[in-house]
Parts: sequence; C-alpha cells; structure tokens
Amino acid sequence: MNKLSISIIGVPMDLGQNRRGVDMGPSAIRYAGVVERLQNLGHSVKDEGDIAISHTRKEQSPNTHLRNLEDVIEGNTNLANKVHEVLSEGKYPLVLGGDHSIAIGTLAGLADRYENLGVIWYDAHADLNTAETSPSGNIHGMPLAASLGLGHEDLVNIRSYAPKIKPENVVIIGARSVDPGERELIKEKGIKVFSMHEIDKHGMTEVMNQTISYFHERKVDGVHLSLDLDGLDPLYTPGVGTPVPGGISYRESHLAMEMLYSSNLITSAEFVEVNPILDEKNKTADVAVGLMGSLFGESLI
Ligand code: NNH
Ligand code: MN
Ligand code: MN
Ligand code: MN
Repeated sequence: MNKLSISIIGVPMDLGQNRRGVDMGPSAIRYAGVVERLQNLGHSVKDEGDIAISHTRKEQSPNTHLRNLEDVIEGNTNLANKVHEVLSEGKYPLVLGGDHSIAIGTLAGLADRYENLGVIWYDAHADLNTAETSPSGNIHGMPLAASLGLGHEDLVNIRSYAPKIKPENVVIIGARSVDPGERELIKEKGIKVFSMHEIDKHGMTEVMNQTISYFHERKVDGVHLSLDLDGLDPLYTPGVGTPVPGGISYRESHLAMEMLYSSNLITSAEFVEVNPILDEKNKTADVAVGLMGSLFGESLI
C-alpha cells in the first residue's frame, strides 16, 4: 500500500451560507479522530491547523448579491496559498470545512500544479450558480462555477489565474437539487453528472467504474475529490445546512471511497459542510472520518 504524507488543513468558514455552526466543522472532524484514523493506516499525518477567516466585514457587499464576498475571497486566498505550499512540499492536502465556498480556494491552490486536473463533485447540489443565477446569494452554491471561470471576477481569479479546471474534467455524483441556471450550464458545458437517478438505476459500482474510466480517458494527471456531506442522505449525515432527502447511502458512499482508493486516482481531497450545531452527537463528522478511512485504504477484512 502506498503510504502518504497527508497535511490536514482546517477551514472554519461559514460565510458562504446562512446557517451558523459550520465554522466548527474542522473541530468536529478532528474530535472524531481523523489524525489517528489515517495514522493507523500507516500514513504520516500532519495537522497544519486552521486557515485564518475574517468576520469583520460581514454583509459588506449587499449590492453584488454575493453574501460576505470580501471575507470569502480573503479566506479562500489564504487557503489557496496554504494548499499551494503543502503541494510544493510534496504532501497530500486534505482540507476540512467549513462551507463549500472553500473549494474555490482549494482548487485555486491546486490547479496550477497540474496540466489536466480532474474533479469529483460528490454533492446533492451542483454548486454551479453565479451571482446571476443564484437563488440565495450564498457563495457555497457557486464554487464549481467559479473554478470553471464563471461568476464574479474576484472569485474566479484567486491566485491570479483562471479558469482553474475544464468542464470536461468534472464529474458530479449524487445530484438531486439543481437550480434552473445550473441545469443550463450542465447542458451547455457538457458536464458529466451521475444524479441519484443514475445511482438508483445502475448502482454505485457501475457509476464509480464509469467515473474512473472517464478520468483515464481524459488523461488527467490528478483528481481532486470535493465531498459535500450533504451528498449522503440526511439519515446518515443530518449535520448539514441544506439537507436533501433521497441521497446516497452510507454503504454506497463507503463503496465509492473504497473504489477510489483502489483506482489510485485521487491526489487531494476535501470534506465540507459538517455543521456540529445541526448534528446529532457528532454523527456527521464520524461519517466524514469513516469515509476518509475508506478513501485512504481501510478495508473490511
Ligand atoms: N443551489 C443552492 C444555492 O445555490 C443551494 C446550495 N447549497 C449547497 N450546495 N449546500 O452544496 O443556494
Ligand atoms: Mn456543495
Ligand atoms: Mn504555482
Ligand atoms: Mn450540497
């Protein structure tokens, strides 16, 4: 088994949406034992601590229809620089959220290190809104669009380059709440989506086999896993801000992570939207850490 040097980066970000508490996600995931879990698999693990997130200018930009824009940009810039530094040291970045707006910073720090980075977006949502299409003004609904170069120019240009990724290198898994503007974008850009319909119809094994083949065909030189815990059914992960029923099961999610581990494709990961205030006895953070275990090589026997 391939032993990794994993750098854990906490991002206590809650400015990309309305619910309080998701800034405590990194603490909850640490409390659920992430460091020990990955060390037990033989990896070397360093906890890099938390990225600085400023809350001083909250709600500063009501006219842009983008909630907390300046602070989200500042936090994501800090995160992007840290991810870039960790990669330069040859380490594997494992980012803990925080709301999903942090994927903007993670991808900004990653993408210029790759020629052809792939992304798996494991989520109930597509996160393809822009200020124009967003029903909420919440930036956590926009990180995939921003990484594709779409939306407010300051979100798109973190670390001064854009776009970060190509639409044909993205695979969305678990979608079941997609806004009208996002649907149009999926069609227009030809983004690969395995919605709950495909998972129900063909099963997770087939969906993951197709995902893995797709990245091989695309000749990616790395794949980032961006896993929103609301991709799972709220039965298993109740501690999220925007739960959507009819989601991916606990075992399907473990199977997906186990297959990704065996594929050897994943080169960085983030686990986001864990909100301990909305949770039941840290259940969602426990599931997150369990999924990380499977992603990093735990096997059942
Ligand atoms: N699509 C909605 C929006 O843009 C909800 C997004 N919420 C998420 N995304 N949790 O993963 O506001
Ligand atoms: Mn999301
Ligand atoms: Mn660089
Ligand atoms: Mn989501």
